[in-house]
Amino acid sequence: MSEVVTYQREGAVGVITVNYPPVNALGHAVRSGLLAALEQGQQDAEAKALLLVCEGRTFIAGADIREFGKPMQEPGLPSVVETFESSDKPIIAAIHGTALGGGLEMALGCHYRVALDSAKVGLPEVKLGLLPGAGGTQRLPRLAGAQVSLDMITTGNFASAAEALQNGIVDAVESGSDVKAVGLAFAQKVIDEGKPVRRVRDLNDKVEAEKGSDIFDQYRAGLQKKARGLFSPFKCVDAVEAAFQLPFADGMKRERELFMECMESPQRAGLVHAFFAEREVSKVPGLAKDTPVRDVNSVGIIGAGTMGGGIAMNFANVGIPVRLLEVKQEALDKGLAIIRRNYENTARKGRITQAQVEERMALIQPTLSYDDFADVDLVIEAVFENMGVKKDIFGTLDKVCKPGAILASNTSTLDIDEIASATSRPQDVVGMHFFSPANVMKLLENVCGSQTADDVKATVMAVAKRIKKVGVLVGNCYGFVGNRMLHQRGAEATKLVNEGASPQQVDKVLTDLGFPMGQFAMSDLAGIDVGYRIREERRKAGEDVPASWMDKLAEEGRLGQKTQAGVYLYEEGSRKPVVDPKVDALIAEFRKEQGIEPREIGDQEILERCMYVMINEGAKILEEGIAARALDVDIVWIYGYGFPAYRGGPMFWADQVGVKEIYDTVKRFHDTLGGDQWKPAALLERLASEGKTFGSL
Ligand code: T1G
Repeated sequence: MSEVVTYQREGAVGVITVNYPPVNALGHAVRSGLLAALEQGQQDAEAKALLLVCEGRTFIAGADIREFGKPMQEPGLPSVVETFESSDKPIIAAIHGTALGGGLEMALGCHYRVALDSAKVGLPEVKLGLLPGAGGTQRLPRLAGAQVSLDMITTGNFASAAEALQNGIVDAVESGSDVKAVGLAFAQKVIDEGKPVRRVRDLNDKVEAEKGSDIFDQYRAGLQKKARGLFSPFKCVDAVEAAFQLPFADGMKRERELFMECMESPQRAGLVHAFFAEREVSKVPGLAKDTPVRDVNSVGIIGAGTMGGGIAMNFANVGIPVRLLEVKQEALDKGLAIIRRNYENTARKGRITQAQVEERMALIQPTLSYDDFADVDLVIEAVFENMGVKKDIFGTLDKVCKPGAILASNTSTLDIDEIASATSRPQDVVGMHFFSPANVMKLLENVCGSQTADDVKATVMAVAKRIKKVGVLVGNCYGFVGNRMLHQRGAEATKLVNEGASPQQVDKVLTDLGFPMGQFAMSDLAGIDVGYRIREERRKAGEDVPASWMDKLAEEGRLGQKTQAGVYLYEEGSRKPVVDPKVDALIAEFRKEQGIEPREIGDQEILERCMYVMINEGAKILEEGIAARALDVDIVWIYGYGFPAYRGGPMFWADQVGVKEIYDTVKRFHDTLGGDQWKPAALLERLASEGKTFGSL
């Protein structure tokens, strides 16, 4: 008898129960257990119908992703589903939590489906670089038609129980939380009404009706933009189209072919790595799972600018009251007006109601006085990057905030320990680095200083989860993980232009790799003045920061999108970068002044110099312990800097390119170009010599 799947008859219903925490994934034991339990049900003469139900928090949430890339063990999922479908006793699936991927495919193999009203269903395989591989692309269209199937399968978005009922995916939706009772009642109704076995594979009306539809080409066209660089979304369309062109059995064969193409694609490996890495980053090595967390039921935010306003929205969105402080009333009014405008935009798109707009605005209380921070649990400072100003603020917070309040800075580069030194409680000081726009970007880079207490670290990681961010805990250094690596890429990209490349050539190499925008388009978005001010601060601090053509842009007032001219031009109301010959002339002038003879630079050199300098820096960050694992670096870049998730993040990508190849190239650049940024990291050298990967760390 399987441990994870049991069979028991209750009255005239044979109940097949899956119990395989955490999410009843269809690992080998579950697949073989399902077949064994089904066999029992078939043999059980008293059982007039069978019920498939799950213990725990959810119905089957898919195939066991941990088995991907390993040799497949029989029985395979398609045959388990087919065996259920072929049963001559009606089988009912009772769904609670999330029926996803292979889990929904199991339910589609059953003859009837009933769901709790809180349940969700989906085929999210595309998010893992795959497509439904156990009949989902052939059975779902037979119930829900082309449009709904294409939407669900190419986006991977979940449908609510109500939507699933409306689209014919489930037959009934019941309220309550006892899914087994709901399932048993439905099964008894099937028996009492003598309802027949109803195999989805035989329901051909919908696929016949839409045979030859051009909806599939429309979808392919739409995906050109939406799924740029991705492999599996297009295979999803091919598979669903097969359901409308081929008999069921041939459609299943076509689905399997396309599924295997996706399984072998490197994108699958990258996306599966990103899936697990996103979950692993919340488990911080060296921070005990049961480390106590402090209560955070009220938050104070200093600065109602772009960052402060966005940060405030994150807390209001989850019902946590915020006090938003500014030095001047007009700055406060301006900040609140922008927050309200953002909420009303979201309401206009139907994602929240006007009542929710008012509710959230009511949770954000403006103030001009630090005294209003006396009893808040967490304060986040979000003022412009100036150490002196930040230390003044933290000195004030040290006086007004209650003992045990967490004092956080949203600084994106500055030293957390130096900020903490302005207080008498450095153990309560931490960095919480949000990314612009802070109410949208998923990453929260939590930065611990040398004295930050463990319960403060645990608390800011828990806060990240509460405000629906992906929190990554990193150490304190200039630029932490993300900006430290970005800084190296930016400097190398600027040098490549000095030497002969054009900004648009460099940006195209990065967008071809899968980034949503290139280095210089990103500088225009962030503001050319931001980088310029940081370089000037460092020059004032006596650092040798070389002259740059970017400085000339700033000095000419070309600050980027906000002035409609930076590295690129921007038409009124457009964010589309347009190449400006004036910038090419400015760069040519700069080269002349610097005595640089420009040369032809190939895309491969641009890729290697922009990406390998980041990876070398990532290796230094790992050997210094600023990031605990390579996956932490990957998640910072995927959720903070638009690194294409299908490449798994910079360190995972480095393993796919080959650590030896990268080390050899970094060494070559060190010999030819020089500079500390090209001095091979000891870790990179060691992994290359031992034939190991960053993933093996
Ligand atoms: N396989 C293995 N482990 C899984 C898993 C899965 N399918 N889903 C979740 N886990 C683990 C996860 O790593 C974590 O582990 C724990 O469960 C809780 O997850 C043929 C091929 C279900 C909505 O893509 O979307 O079926 O970190 O932290 O926020 O067509 O997990 O605790 O050790 O995410 O409540 C399709 C993936 C597979 C669904 C729950 N299915 N999972 O979210 O918890 S491909 C999916 C999710 C497939 C077939 C194909 C979410 C969730 P740990 P969690 P959560």
